[in-house]
Amino acid sequence: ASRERTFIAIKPDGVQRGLVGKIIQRFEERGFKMVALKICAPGRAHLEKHYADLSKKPFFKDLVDYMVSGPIIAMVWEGLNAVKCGRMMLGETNPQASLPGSIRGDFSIQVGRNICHGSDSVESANHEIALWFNKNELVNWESAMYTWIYE
Ligand code: YYY
Ligand code: MG
Repeated sequence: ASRERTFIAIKPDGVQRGLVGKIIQRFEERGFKMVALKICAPGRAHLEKHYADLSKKPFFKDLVDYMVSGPIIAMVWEGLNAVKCGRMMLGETNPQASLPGSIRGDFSIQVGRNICHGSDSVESANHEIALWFNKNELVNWESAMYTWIYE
């Protein structure tokens, strides 16, 4: 169970606003293990695939425009309940509903500039990890802190 993985991305606004280090720090300090990390700009077709479930939504075009407007930091983080805990660390989709202490609640104001993405289920995490990373980009390693984080 402590091997659960989630896909977390820092969107172009988060990168432009210099929040990359702060967001990575939150996942590190919480005790999650980084398994993959890259800066990328994968283009419109890839982002349309990533958000395929939302293709019928009225905000879809604006969403894809936003996601291709600059580089993205793509990451995989591993740990106990990484998917659910990652979502809690991000906050609500709409920053107005996100509590202070969450990433969106501390750093963003509008839903169309909510600075980060996190998988919403283990199934979508597996799907998104496969979409954003090749197998050889995922690094299996043992954290020296493991027994100080897990009982
Ligand atoms: O998973 P999460 O990012 O929290 O929300 P989704 O419902 O999957 O929507 C993806 C993305 O779409 C959201 O982060 C911002 C944007 N969006 C929007 O611009 N306007 C909405 N009413 C809903 C979502
Ligand atoms: Mg989502």
